[in-house]
Amino acid sequence: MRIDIITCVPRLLDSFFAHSILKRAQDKGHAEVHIHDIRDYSTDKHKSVDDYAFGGGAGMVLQIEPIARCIRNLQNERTYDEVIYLTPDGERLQQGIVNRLSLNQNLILLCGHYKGVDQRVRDLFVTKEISIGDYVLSGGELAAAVLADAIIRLVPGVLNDETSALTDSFQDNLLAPPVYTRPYEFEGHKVPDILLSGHEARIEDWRYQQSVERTRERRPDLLNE
Ligand code: 6GU
Repeated sequence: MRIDIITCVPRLLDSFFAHSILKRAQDKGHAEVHIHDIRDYSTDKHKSVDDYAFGGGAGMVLQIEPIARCIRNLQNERTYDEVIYLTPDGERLQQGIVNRLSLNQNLILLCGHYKGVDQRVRDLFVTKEISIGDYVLSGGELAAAVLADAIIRLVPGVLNDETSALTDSFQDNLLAPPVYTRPYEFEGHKVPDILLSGHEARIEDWRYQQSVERTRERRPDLLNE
């Protein structure tokens, strides 16, 4: 899995991919994340990449030329399965979308900023538009990081047994059950005895019941999907 992220604020993303599971995934060769600064593709002497909106109104718009140059550069090197634009008006991200995207080889993620990108970028280059939820962020970078994280952790080999994606909340439309570790008792609050019983089948059954109960209480909408 290779993910190329195009942004005008690369430093927002650098540290995110330099740590934890995402770092290990890259070190082990399961995933490659490349971050591209739109400014590097500007031919302007001030390296500017945005301009005022035609028709007026507040806010700057990212121009098409540097973005087009960057995307075409990448597409000359390899075939991309999708060019995804992160935007609040995109399709709302859900686990099913992540699962499908994780089967791809090469993805481009394009981050908007200010008032977004020139509409022609979306018309000519973008194949999919994704929002990470119904709230507004100041740029697409955090959304791109969220999407890349969700995708990369599903690439085979990235997670070990303990962190297996198969038991994630949402993979089966159920929330995850409660978990406990030592100490057995904290200020009088004990771990449910079933978990110490050694009865694997009964423990699995208990966890399933807890998942269903939790989902019914907190996210009944998931049970009707
Ligand atoms: Cl993808 N971008 C921005 N700017 N805000 C968002 C978003 C994306 N998804 C939810 N809010």
